[in-house]
Amino acid sequence: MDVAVLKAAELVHKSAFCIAFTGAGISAESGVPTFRGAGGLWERYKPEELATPEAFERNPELVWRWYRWRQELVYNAKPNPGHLALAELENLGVIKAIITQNVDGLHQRAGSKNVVELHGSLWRARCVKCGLTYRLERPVEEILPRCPNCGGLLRPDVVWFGEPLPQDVWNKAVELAHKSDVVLVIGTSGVVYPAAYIPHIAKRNGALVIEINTEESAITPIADIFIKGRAGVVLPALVR
Ligand code: BV8
Ligand code: ZN
Repeated sequence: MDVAVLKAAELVHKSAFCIAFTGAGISAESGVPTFRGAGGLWERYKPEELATPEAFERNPELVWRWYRWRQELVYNAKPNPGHLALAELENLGVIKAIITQNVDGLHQRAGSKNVVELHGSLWRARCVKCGLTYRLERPVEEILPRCPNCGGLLRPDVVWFGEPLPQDVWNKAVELAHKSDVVLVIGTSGVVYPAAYIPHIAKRNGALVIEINTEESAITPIADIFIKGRAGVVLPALVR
């Protein structure tokens, strides 16, 4: 067993308040493409061009087509051993919370309870007119879904580029980062802000940063331990 993994397991199990900070990489082994890696989310468009209020304003059908495609992909995907290991570590009382940038809901489907979704969820839609938010049990069928309450247009209830994160969600994530003494940073390129501040905030408050990624990232420079590997392989090795 890799000595870094042994060291990480020891630190995680000895921690007083361990949290996980996850990105698209933890869902890669469930078959959900990452944003920036090879085989990225949408060959013809960049997420920064589609995941924006302007794109939705200009072409809501196209944006909904992209989200429906992702909903169908995630709906037919399964949590992978990486998601399941984090849920197991929460059951063991080792991990106190997951702060995720992902909108796929796979942490919750793996059984994780305390999940802070910084960027919203594929499985919620919000009315642009009356603001009502709806839970979605399956991919939307309509080309342009409408609000049952007022007939307004529904949008995916996710945070787009150029939009602020919900204040209460951000505050909760910062509070967890302040309380943590170990933060597991898993499968993120660490380039999207303000989410990427979370590991920095934890570090500045004296937490140990353990990164698990198949390649180095923008977070690696502040990692106390960097484990090069797939989340679905490394995380189960931390459960004992
Ligand atoms: C904000 C939801 C301000 C949608 C997402 C100009 C104008 C406005 C803002 C900006 C600007 N320029 C820059 C900004 C800031 C901008 C930003 O950070 N841009 C980046 C691109 C530079 N941020 C924003 O716009 C944020 N809002 O700033 O508002 C404001 C404030 C007040 C008032 C008004 C405005 C909002 C950002 C949120 C955007 N929404 N998602 C959706 O999903 O459709 S972000 C999107 O990227 C996803 O959430 C994703 O999670 C996130 C980050 O990507 P990663 O998760 O890191 O994924 P990535 O593909 O990059 O990396 C995958 C990693 O996994 C890789 O490292 C890979 O090596 C690794 N990996 C792969 N396989 C595995 C693996 N690791 C382990 N195991 C494996 N098997
Ligand atoms: Zn409405």
